[in-house]
Amino acid sequence: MEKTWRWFGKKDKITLPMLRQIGVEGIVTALHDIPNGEVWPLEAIIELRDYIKDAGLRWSVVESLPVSEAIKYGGRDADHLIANYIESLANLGEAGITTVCYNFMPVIDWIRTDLEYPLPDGTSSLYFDKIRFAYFDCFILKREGAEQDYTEEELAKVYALDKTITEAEKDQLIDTIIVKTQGFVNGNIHEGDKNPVSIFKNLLALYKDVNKDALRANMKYFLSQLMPVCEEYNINMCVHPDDPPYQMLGLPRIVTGMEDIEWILKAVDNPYNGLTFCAGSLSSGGRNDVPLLARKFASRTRFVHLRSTRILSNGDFIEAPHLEGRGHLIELVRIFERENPSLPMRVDHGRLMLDDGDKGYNPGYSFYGRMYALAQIDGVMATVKSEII
Ligand code: DNO
Repeated sequence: MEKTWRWFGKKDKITLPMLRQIGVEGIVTALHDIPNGEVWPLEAIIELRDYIKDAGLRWSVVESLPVSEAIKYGGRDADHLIANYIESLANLGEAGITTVCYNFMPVIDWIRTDLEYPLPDGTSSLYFDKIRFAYFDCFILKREGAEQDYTEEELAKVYALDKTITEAEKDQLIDTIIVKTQGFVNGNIHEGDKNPVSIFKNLLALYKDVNKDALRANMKYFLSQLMPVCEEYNINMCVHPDDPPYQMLGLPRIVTGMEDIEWILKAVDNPYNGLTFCAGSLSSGGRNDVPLLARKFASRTRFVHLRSTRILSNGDFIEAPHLEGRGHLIELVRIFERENPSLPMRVDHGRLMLDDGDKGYNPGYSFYGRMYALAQIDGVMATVKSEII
């Protein structure tokens, strides 16, 4: 597979020459300054593509070209936003960038409750604490009917937490769930927004009448509109699985595992309608057998995220070291190397380690942590390739 790296543009503290030194071949990035829903101009795409090329690398994958909320909930301006999306794809195609990762998660892109969960060896990791999340849902958002989503035992823990949680902890939970994890990937909320909870509640309200079937219908419509431009420019659309892959906050989620992925690939049965195989997201769903999914969907996979998680007995999950946990990355490398040795792959997330801690990296996107994981995966790839030959 092609070794790629998610880079957040010229403002990223991790520079392209640094990435060259550690064996990265391709860059995964986006025009992060363009607001969601606006067309990506051809000149801006070419400028960034050439900047990357001048550093001896290539712009391999767009992650993400964000899908505006109105497309997902089927708002009045959905058609206009889809037309803009198509124009951006045509511009990317003109510039020769033909792998596009996106997600179809309503409102919230990915969810963690703790961004620096300390591990015994002195590193830290991302963490999802089910009870703290339920607390956010029931006591901070005060979402109507939220209690129905949790068991009595869980609710008892949530009420107990309410007795001890401090105001600072509550603020941190809000900042983590709504602002820090979302700010850099999702145009809905920005660092510095006043009252993120009320912005968030307004976003949730947009989906009041959108159930799973309606969301699926909107996704099918969106993808069918895109296929002609994808065919013209050979653009692979690759949907990213929901993270974590189950229903949350009363929102429908439709990219959670076997049945959902089968549905999507059949609903628009076109090779350009493909998958981002994110082992991390899929592995955090207890029902998912990750190598089984990889075998089943390898032929429609256009981009791979290598990351792993461990689900704990209380329903929490933690990001596992890349060679451990439910992701079974060694087996995935075998599957994908056989399927297509030029598939772009990036290691996803990394621990905070060494002097990563004070650099202000986006959550999950440390330098040393990801470099360490990339080196591990590089070794696995070399081993697997020698097995294949
Ligand atoms: C988080 C990422 C997601 C992913 C998007 C793709 O680290 O896995 O933000 O990039 O969902 O659209």
